Amino acid sequence: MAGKPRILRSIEKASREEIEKLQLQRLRETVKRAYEKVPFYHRRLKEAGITPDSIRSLEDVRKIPFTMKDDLRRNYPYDLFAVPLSEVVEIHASSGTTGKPTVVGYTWRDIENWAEIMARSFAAAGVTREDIVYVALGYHWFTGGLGFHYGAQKLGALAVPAGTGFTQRHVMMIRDLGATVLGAVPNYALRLAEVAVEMGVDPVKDTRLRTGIFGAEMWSEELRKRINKVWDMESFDIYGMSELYGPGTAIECHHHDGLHVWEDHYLVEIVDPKTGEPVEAEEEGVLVVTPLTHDAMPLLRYWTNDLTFLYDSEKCDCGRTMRRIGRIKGRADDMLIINGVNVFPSAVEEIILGEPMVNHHYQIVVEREGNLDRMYVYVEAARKLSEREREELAARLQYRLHEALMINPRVRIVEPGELPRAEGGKAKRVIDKRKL
Ligand code: DLL
Repeated sequence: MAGKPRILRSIEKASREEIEKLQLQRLRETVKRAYEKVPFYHRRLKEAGITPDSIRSLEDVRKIPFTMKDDLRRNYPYDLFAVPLSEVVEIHASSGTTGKPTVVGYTWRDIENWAEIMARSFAAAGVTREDIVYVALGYHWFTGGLGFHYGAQKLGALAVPAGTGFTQRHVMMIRDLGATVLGAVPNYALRLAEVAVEMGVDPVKDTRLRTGIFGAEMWSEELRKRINKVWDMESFDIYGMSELYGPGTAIECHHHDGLHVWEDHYLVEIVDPKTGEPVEAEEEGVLVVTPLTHDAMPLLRYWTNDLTFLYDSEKCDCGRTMRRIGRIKGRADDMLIINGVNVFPSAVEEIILGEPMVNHHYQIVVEREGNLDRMYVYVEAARKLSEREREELAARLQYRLHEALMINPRVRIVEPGELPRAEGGKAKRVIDKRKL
């Protein structure tokens, strides 16, 4: 059983001055290394009229051009590395549905940094060396599995390298091993519970899972409520991306009010998605991150494309002073424009899952019909329903979606088990046929 949440390192509650002093020192080192060791950055910075000496304050970071995902693709696979390949001990790559994948590299120092931020993240969620951490995240190419694995081990907990797929087997092992902590993508936490029930395993009575650490995809508060209820667990939102090592850039503390960024390792900015200019605290924009301790592959002002905001206050009741970001609303390109109305899938999820008669499997399909966009929302009923119940439920959801989001989707209620399951991977929630 997970213990009390705790602060693993004193830096987590350092004064602002102390944190910023360290950030500036590390930012200068990072810019210098990128300039000297990575030809791409040497060119980029020179073109922008910047030398490492141009960085005298944290605000000076704004002089540096953004690094975009495309820059990684163009330098595929190794051209952004700042060290010889002989010093690289691990790589990961994005699955990359189109074009080339993006490759990220790690030296042993990187692996140690990554394990450190993940160990802190686990401690923030109350995980201790007594815990058995069941890592139901992909271990091949994807950063989720190994990131959780290194962090749990660094903390001294027992890490189970379970991976994804084989859902029934996971249920059995979670029960038999007495796993206490689950690491997964949020949709899989519910899928595991669903399969447990099908197998006659009671998620609460027959297992010891009481803490969940979930991320890698957008998940609404409604989804969290469902997870917490079905497993009788406390779940924590963790953020990260391959380009930033993987999971562990930021995590919620037990107050569940925003995610603390490990600011001694990451300098974060929130910028306007259109202009790239900084926005005010509490205002939504794109998260831009400069890793401060990356060794193999320094990145400057990485444009994550994820939408969130920075909290105004640095103080949190947990005692940490590391600044918080809001939960990720989605990627900027997740926004759907339906006949001129902007809508985020996260807002649709929040409404659908507020309805107890549906389970958590849903899919949004957008098509073009003549001159109009048409949005279909397929939702699985939680149990077998009569024709009439289905129609009433669809009408109710349609009304709520229209009222809250000003969109006019067609809601179709389908039988339990009809929609595809991700079995451990990120759920594919949206199919936009206009883009196919
Ligand atoms: O998803 C790393 C990760 C693994 C994070 C396990 C957390 C847990 P990528 O595959 O490179 O890396 O995908 C990164 O996933 O840019 C976000 O759009 C999304 N994402 C990650 N964490 C969250 C989260 C991993 N907590 C992309 N909430 C990011 C919402 C998230 N979206």
